[in-house]
Amino acid sequence: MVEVPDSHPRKVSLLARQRIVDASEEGLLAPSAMIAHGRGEAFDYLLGEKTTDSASRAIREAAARLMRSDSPVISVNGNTVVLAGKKLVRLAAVLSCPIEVNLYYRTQERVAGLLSLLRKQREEVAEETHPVGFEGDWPLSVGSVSLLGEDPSHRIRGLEGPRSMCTEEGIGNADSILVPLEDGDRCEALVGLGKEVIVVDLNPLSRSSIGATVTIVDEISRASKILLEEALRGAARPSKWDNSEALKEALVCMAESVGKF
Ligand code: PTJ
Repeated sequence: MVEVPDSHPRKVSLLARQRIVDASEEGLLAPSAMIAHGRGEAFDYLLGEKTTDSASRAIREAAARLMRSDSPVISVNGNTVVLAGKKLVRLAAVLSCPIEVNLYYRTQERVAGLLSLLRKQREEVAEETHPVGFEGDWPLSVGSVSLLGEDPSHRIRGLEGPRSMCTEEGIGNADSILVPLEDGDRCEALVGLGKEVIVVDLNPLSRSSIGATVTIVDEISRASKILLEEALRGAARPSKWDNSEALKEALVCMAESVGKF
C-alpha cells in the first residue's frame, strides 16, 4: 500500500483507487471493476470531485422517497461494498431496510466474499457511536440489518441470466430500491415492475441514469454520507421529480468545468 501524504490534493481519490486494487486482489470484484471505476473517476474529475447542488437535490429527493416507501432495499455490487459498504450499512440501519448483494458478474464465491465483508462492516458500525440525529438503540438497529443475496430463489421478471437472480424478501418485494452503479437492463426491468429505482452513477448519460426514477450523479461514497444525513433529518417530502432536468444540470456542471479553460 502506497503512503499518501495528507497534503496530497487527490488523497481521497488515490485511497479509493487503492481500495479497489486491494479488493480486486482478494477476488471480491469483477474483472472489469477497475474499468468501471476509471470511467467513474473521469466523470468525477469533470464534477470537480464534489457533490454539486443538483446532486444534493437528487439526494434529498432519494432520501424522501426511501423514507416514505413501505419496503425499501439497498442493492449492492462489488465496487459499492468496497467503496461505501459501511456508509450504506448506517443508512440501512436508519431506514430499517435490508442490503442485498446483487451482481452483474455473479459468482457464488464473490457473493459469499462480499457478504462476509458486509458482516464485518456491520459489526464495526454497530460498535460506533450513533450518528447525530438518530434516536433509538444503535447497536440493535445496525445488528438488525439483513444481509441478503446468498440464496436467491426469486427472479427479476424481464431479465435473462444470473443478473436476474434476487431474493423475494429483498429486491423481489421492494417498492423502492437504491442501486448504485447499476446496469441499464436491470434498471429498465426494475422500473418496468413498478418499483421506484434510485440510481447513483457518475455518468449522467448511462442507460441506468436515463432510465431511473431518481438519478444521483455523484460518487457513491460521498452520496451515501449525505443520504444518511438527509434520512436522519427526515423532513423532506417527495416532489414531482423531473429526472431529465437533473441529468441536464449534471451535464451543464461538467460543461462549465470544461469552459473554465
Ligand atoms: O460487482 P458486479 O459484478 O455487479 O460488477 C460491477 C461493475 C461496476 C463492474 C459492473 O456493474 C459494470 O461493468 O458497470 P458499468 O457498466 O461499467 O457501469 C458502472 C457505472 O458506474 C459507470 O457509468 C461509471 O461511470 C459509474 N461509476 C463508477 N465508479 C463510480 C460510479 N458511480 C458512482 N460512484 C463511483 N465510485
